[in-house]
Amino acid sequence: MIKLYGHRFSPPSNKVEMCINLLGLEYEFVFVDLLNGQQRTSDFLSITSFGKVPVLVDGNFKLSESNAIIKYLCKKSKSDLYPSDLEKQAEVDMWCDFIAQHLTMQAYLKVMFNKMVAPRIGIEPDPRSIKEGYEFIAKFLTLIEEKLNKAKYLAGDKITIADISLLATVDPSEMIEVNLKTYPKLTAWRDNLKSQDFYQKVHKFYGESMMAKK
Ligand SMILES: N[C@@H](CCC(=O)N[C@@H](CS)C(=O)NCC(=O)O)C(=O)O
Repeated sequence: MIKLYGHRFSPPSNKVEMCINLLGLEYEFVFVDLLNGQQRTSDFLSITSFGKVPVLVDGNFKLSESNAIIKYLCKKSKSDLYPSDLEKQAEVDMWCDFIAQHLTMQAYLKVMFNKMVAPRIGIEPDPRSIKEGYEFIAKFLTLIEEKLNKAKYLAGDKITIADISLLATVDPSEMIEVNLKTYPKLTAWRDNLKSQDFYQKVHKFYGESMMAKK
């Protein structure tokens, strides 16, 4: 059985877990206590030198980086969540890269780090970074809203890993006070996916695991 090392505080980790569920794979979830530094222990570093979650262990094969992991799992399962058609696959890659590099790194992560992580580890939040993060969130979500106005899913009429990437990235919206109601298409798309088993098996809502101190 595959093992997923993760933390439900972590959108990339949740992305992989949602994908595993959508593929219907059996897995063992191994909780990594990030807030207490388990990712820096020699035990964990022997699994991944990156010192980050998620990590997939499939037999003797170990893999880091959420996008690499979900593509590997989809290819192994021969799933259309990552289409094999050249152009379709390139379009899914485009959205996955855009979400990872821009919506996640440039936008959500800036606000999440300053509002959620910095106070917990004794770092002074940076108001300029927070402002910039919110501006990028608005800019990128407007662009995504336009896309979802034309198509049911990010890469067309079928769900792909691009949608799972987006779902996990916008998951902490309420926690960082991003009002998704101003994006009606995105809200309807999200409500539909959040009601499904593959999401509900990870958590009922983002932050549930924190309430359970996990
Ligand atoms: N690009 C990576 C990002 C992984 C990442 O940043 N994980 C964070 C949690 S969201 C982590 O493990 N942080 C622990 C640390 O850096 O000490 C991916 O998509 O898998």
